[in-house]
Amino acid sequence: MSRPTIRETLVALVGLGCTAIVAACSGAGASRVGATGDAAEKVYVAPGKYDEFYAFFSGGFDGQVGVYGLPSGRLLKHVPVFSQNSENGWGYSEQTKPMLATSYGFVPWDDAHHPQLSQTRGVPDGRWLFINGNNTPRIARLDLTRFETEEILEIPNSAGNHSSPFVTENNEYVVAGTRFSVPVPQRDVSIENYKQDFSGVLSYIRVDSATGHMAIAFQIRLPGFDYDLSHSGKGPSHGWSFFTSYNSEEGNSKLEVSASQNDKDYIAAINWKTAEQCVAQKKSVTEPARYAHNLIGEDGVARTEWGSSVQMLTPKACAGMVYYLPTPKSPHGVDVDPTGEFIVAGGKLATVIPVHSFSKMQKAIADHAFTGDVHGIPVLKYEATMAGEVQNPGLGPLHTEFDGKGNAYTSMFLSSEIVKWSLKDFKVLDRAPTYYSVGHLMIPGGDSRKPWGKYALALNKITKDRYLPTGPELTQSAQLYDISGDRMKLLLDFPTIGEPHYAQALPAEMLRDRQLKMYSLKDNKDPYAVKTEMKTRVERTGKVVHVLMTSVRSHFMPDKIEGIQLGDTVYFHLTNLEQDWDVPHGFAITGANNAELLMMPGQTRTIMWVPQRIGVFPFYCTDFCSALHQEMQGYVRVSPRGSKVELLWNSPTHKSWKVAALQATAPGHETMARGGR
Ligand code: K7E
Ligand code: CUA
Repeated sequence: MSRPTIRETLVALVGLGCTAIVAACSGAGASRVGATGDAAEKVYVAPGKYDEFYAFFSGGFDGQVGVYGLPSGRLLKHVPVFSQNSENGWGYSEQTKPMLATSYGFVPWDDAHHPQLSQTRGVPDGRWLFINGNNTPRIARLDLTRFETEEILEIPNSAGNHSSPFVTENNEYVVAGTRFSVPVPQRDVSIENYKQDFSGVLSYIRVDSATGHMAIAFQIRLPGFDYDLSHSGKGPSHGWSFFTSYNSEEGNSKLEVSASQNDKDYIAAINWKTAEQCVAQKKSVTEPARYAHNLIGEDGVARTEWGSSVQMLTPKACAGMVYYLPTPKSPHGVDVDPTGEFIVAGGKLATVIPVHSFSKMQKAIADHAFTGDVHGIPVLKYEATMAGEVQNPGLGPLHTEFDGKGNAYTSMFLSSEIVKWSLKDFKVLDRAPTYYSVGHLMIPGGDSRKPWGKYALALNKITKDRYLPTGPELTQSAQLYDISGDRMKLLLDFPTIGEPHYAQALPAEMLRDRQLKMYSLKDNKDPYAVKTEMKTRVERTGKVVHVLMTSVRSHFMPDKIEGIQLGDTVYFHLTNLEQDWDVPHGFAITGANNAELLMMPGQTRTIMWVPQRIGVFPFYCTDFCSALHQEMQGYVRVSPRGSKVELLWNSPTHKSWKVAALQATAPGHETMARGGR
């Protein structure tokens, strides 16, 4: 009875369009919509002043991380992760290309959803940021002293790495649950055999506490549901993690209908400490699996190591590792409150927000309060684990964050609002409209043990009329709310790079003073680094030419090269000799069909160039580095194959084409590079 009613309601609401829903639901919120002088003051960061928080937004289909300042909403940096980035040569330069290696070959894009800050004792510690690649299952780790991607690990046996990375309290693990169940191992079977042949695999990836390096510790083979989202336990529930699932019907097509049959799906509660013991007791099976592990080495060069097997656990072989918590109704988000006691699910099609209790769950397990089992996995009684249900919260609950003051905030996709409710009595306290159709929401530290509960950020799926229109595609929208008082207050709309799913944030002072300002030239271990102009040179081995070049304000050394022939492959290895903050140089050459380079001070980057025609081709610096930036240019002569033109370059040590070393800077440089200070 309830199922068709919900579906009919949903269909009706979707049909109305979100504007109408908002109008119907805004109520008390409407009078508190921002853009008042008060709101403007709260997000105004005066020129020269800093934001209070760094916020990290997933790039969604952009496959990157966007770094924003809060409360201003200003974009501070765009960090390439899974997607090539021509701005700085990420994924194009020889040093970074191996980062995008996978068992499917070179994959230069992904769909990235969930950034996760590393944690110490359940609190973001500002060391690393993890983010999932959804389409080609991967997890990346960014170093937050450099705001650069340092490691990407492919997840085998997974298909759609959505419920990921969701760290445990001390970065013991990042997790990866498969959104799509598939045959494991992959094989040629009929899709009709879904129920027999498809499995959903959850992966636990160990994070080295000193280096951050990731390694797949074990995988768990579960029934063929869709494992959608996850969060790890904390405090008393540390040692557990929770994964929502939908499609417990195990449908294999038209899931819109086939996966909405059951009144309840499940949260999989995983006791990973028990899983660890089972692995130690050799209850896991070594299964072959090929996957790429890409890591930037101490020399700044990425390398790929190939994994060949995984430790696979099954619930049957490891009793007490997995329990299913029935949860209405095709749940999406699962979020654990700061005390670690409450596990909140976002049942997309549910009319309540179900809240499970960890202590009740423990008791239910001890008491064997099961309703039965699914594929041998015990299913706990719904009533036995329920802490309560939030009644009449709105429509389409997706995700919940916490303010650390006993309140929870849930995003309501269908009714386009954030609903604030109390963890004491599960009563709704406040609601604020979002524009429109909020997906994730984020409170700085809001999924940790210690939220900095001052702001909430809504990451909206639909933009409609909120900005100047830009053709069929509208900018992706975020909205900032002040949650310091009893009532939420909308402060700011700002556009983001699409499509943001989740975000994370921490106080600026945790990162601000820990930033690397330059790479040490002295310690540069790149195999093609040249640390002085005296060492610059050009070397030919058969049809391959290596140009070992330097850049410093405001010239390249060498800047004239002859003797390149059609059919050669040329590698330009650029070392930036600067040892000053904020003085990158760029490199671009005519006909480059990959990218330009951006070399940070002290860093070496390499780009491959295959000349396409005979002639003389200019190269130049692409970063306006000094008053004489436009003078920072050079030429490469390309002759026919077999030409008698000698390999020549101008440098301080070249026997025939000698030039003076020019390492000293020319007038005007300091002013430009230091911003006049
Ligand atoms: Cu957009 Cu976490 Cu991929 Cu929900 S997910 S909205
Ligand atoms: Cu170097 Cu512009």
